[in-house]
Amino acid sequence: MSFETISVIGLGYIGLPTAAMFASRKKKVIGVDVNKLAVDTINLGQIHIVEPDLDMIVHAAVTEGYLKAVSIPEPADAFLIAVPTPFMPFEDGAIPEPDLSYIESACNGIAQVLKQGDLVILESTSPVGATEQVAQWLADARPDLSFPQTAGEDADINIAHCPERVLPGQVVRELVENDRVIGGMTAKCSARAVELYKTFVQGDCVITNARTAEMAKLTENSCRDVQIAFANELSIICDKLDIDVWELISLANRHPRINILQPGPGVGGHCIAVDPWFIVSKTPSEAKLIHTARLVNDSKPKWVINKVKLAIADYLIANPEKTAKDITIACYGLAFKPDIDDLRESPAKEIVCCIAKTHKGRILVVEPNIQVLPEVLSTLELVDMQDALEIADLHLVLVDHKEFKQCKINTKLLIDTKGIWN
Ligand code: SAJ
Repeated sequence: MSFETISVIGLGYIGLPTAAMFASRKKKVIGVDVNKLAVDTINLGQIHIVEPDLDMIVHAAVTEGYLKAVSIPEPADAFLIAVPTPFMPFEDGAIPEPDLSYIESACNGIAQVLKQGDLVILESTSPVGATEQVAQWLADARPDLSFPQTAGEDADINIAHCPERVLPGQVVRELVENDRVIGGMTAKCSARAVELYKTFVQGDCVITNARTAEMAKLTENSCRDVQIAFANELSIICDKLDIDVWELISLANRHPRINILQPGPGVGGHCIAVDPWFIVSKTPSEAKLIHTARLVNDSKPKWVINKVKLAIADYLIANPEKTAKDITIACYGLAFKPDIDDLRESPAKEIVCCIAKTHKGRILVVEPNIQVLPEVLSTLELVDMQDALEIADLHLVLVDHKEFKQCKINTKLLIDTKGIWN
């Protein structure tokens, strides 16, 4: 059976571009979101998130009548769940557990309109076993329909996990070009999911089972986290041994089988700093390396803050006539990675917030991708790079934005967490 109407539950960074891609292939798409502002904005043909090229695609899809947004699910032939999977509240130092309540409420909404022959796909990054849990929630809500966990290939409803894998900032291109991992609960579930994604995916759709698909997504982001932790640990070791870590990594990377990633102020964003915990919380005794990598990366902002304190102390020893109030610090970058405006879960922002709490002198912030400072930093000064370079006594590089890389500075008081001015 082909898919005439496709519903996407959750119109955020993944759901909205996915909905728009289906609509751009002239499928009737119903986007569902609990955020009324998002629904209203999309129905005006506009977007509530920042992602290159997405505004154009959404505008065309809405004005041509292929995409509409609603608050309550409506009947469709396929449902894609793309809602957040945050952490449950947790104590400092404890292992965070995933919170599946957004997925559960998406299932409750879908269950009301589900009919025989429908396909349900979980796209949200999820712990192993979540797809089976989705199937159970739907079965509990709809005892009149049969599901793959009991009816196998003959089930009324097909269910699969197909994790999103796109890079923020390149979502539109990667949605089309990346390979997809398709984890159906049965072979028929997988085959139907492949048929759906082939509407716009040009990459390969590789079939596996649901649990392996869940673990594949977590593995990709954990692999990157472990590799970044290795680079961050090297940067701390090199600082102690008075070795330039950037030179060291570029030398080591000349080996044909070595490819070390880059150290930085820590790991930010909603994915790499989160997903490894889904493995650790499921298998805490076994996931030792993945757990340690998380701790190494999470501790890096504190290490940077301590470097700033030491630099201030050294400056005051060298300039006994001055006090901390006389020292102006310039912080370069607030975003969680280069050349984007996204400050969510940004180690750079965390570091600047922390310095702002203790430093008595001026703090200048240079962030070319934003026009106003976030509320928590509203007492600081957002300035352009030239002013910061001229005025500040201590320069702290936190993000390797292209604007920063294009310029060279020469100062003694420099803490460069990205190695662009060292
Ligand atoms: N980072 C470093 N050093 C590096 C590379 C990155 O410190 O050498 C830092 C960045 O500055 C940033 C963080 O890591 O703070 C994460 O950035 P990222 O570019 O590695 O990844 P994300 O979080 O933007 O997107 C990741 C991607 N996953 C992988 O590359 C394996 C993306 O494909 C996923 O779809 C996305 O997570 C997701 O949604 O899970």
